[in-house]
Amino acid sequence: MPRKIVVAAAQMGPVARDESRWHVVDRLISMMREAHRRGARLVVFPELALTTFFPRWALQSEEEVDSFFETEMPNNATAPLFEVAKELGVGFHLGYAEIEAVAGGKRHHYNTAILVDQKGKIAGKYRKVHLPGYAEPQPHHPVQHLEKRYFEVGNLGFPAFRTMDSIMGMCICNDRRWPETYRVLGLQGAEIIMLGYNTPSANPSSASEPLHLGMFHNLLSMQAGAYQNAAWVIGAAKAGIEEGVHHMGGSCIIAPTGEIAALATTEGDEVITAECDLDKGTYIRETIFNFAAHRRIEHYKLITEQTGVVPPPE
Ligand code: CDT
Repeated sequence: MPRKIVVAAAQMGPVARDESRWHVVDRLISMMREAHRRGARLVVFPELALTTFFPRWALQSEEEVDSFFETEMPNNATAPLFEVAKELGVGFHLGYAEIEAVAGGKRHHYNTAILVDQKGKIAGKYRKVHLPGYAEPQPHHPVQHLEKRYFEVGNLGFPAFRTMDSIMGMCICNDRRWPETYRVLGLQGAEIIMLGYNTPSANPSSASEPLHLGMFHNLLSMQAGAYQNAAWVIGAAKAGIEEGVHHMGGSCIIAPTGEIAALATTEGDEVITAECDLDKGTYIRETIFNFAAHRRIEHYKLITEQTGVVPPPE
């Protein structure tokens, strides 16, 4: 029996610093309704979808930092999104900044994504592992990227979830550039990998990098991750000029063959959809990337034992 699901990536145009959660959630609901009209049963929203990309600033007051974070999910502002999801029978992936309060009054800050099923229930959570950028502003960088200032490294690993008649996994933005991300999900049989991203069009750490390489690397990473793990990859961008910084769009739905099944054409709020055959990657999993038959883990030790590069002795 064919296993097919129409999925959507809901790209967002800029979110202003002073835009209310209520307004943002209205935008998300409009896109969810549009995706539903086109037959989608799963919608992927971007990283930190509820606010502007605040790690571009070195914020000084704790109160202002906290104003970009959610302490519970759903909360008053996001509850309508969960209700519409349930009403329409549409699952969704949502990125947001999370404060987790733990015993003893300590609070942890994460760059988080949740997966909500078609009944409006949270089916999975992921906290970003690969945090790019710095904790302190870099004087020579025209644009700052301070995720290390605001977030702790995620503590949930890369879990896959059996939900919505599939096996699904998540990662967030910079994670998409790392082959380890996809492989850990691939080893759990992930058929759909979802992610959101906020990516400045000009590389903030390398002024000399030609602009066109940004989009090339964006698609290259997701297409390679999809093919090498025989999974669908859905990437949703926050695009356009947000608070003076241009972010690339290029939201896309990638097939397990590595081919682009749908690609956004604007830098604003835009819904793209594709029908995903969840068995499309089966022949890849059973042949060239049959992990059980061909992986040689005895030769992969360096991947988990070493982080930086150690060249052989001279
Ligand atoms: N949000 C995020 O992870 N953005 C990064 C930009 C890195 S530039 C320091 C990305 O990998 O797209």
